[in-house]
Amino acid sequence: MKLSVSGRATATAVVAAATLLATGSIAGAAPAPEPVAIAAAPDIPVTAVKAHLTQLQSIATANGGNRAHGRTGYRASLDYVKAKLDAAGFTTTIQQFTASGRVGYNLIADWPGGDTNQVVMAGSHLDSVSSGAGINDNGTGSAAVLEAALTVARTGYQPTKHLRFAWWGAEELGLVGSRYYVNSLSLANRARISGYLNFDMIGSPNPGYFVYDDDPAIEKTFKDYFAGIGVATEIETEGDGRSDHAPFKSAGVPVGGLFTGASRAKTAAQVTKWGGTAGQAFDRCYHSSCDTTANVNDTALNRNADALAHAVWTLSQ
Ligand code: DTR
Ligand code: ZN
Ligand code: ZN
Repeated sequence: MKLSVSGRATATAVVAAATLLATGSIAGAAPAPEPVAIAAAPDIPVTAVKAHLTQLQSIATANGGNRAHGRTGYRASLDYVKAKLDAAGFTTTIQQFTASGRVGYNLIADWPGGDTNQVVMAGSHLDSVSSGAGINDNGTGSAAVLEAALTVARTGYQPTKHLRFAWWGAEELGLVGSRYYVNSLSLANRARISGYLNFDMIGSPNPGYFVYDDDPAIEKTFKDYFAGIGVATEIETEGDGRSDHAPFKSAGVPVGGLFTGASRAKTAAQVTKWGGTAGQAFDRCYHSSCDTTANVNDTALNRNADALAHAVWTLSQ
């Protein structure tokens, strides 16, 4: 039954609800409303995510070994992601800024359709540090967000809310690109963002499964996904505010995200939960030259990419 703002349907529903409340019985009540079907997120193929990592590695190798802000490897990374999105039908925008005397770029991709007064955003930083290719940090987040966006297009997903994906520049210089984006939004456009999901390091080689302890609804969406596949999670504590969700949070936007750990060591208790090596960093190659395609745990990347898609699909309808 479709409820209308006025008229008989509403009146009937109110009477039925009152009957149910008063008697605890559904006898004589109108039929229950049709449940609204929620489209489940498709599986994100980890092979496709890894193919993007291979391309980002090649870009770094061809550009002095990194994809850092202000270097040719950053712009080549951005051009790679943008070409994929353009071909899939996204409306892409490059936002230019300056940091440390060099030009930087954010890439924003809007999926046409949905209510633009309710925008669900997912993003990741695309820059590496200058000492390496930045494949776990943050090729993994960038590639998973890219493949989720391409999956939206491939499946012709038309959610009720508007979807926007973002790749940030100059995160490694101190969240410069994401802060520039948030500051460039009018107050009205900030208020239209119903949630921002951040993915920074989601394939650490000795992984943990960390969920940001932030907006409760977003956090629950991620936790539900991991509970459903039988993977324990912990609250992320390695660096609150150390990634691109921070400017959104400061502006009052509900935020959440996933993380598989950086330079902190995995404890024995965590090894009991997740396997791996106790006393060793989640990512021994954090910010170093060994952060290559060899520095990724495929199981962690697969689970986090699927959790990302689950959140994007669940929160957008
Ligand atoms: N901002 C990251 C590393 C990092 C450290 N702690 C956290 C917590 C949550 C996300 C990311 C991080 C970097 O890019 O170096
Ligand atoms: Zn980093
Ligand atoms: Zn990072």
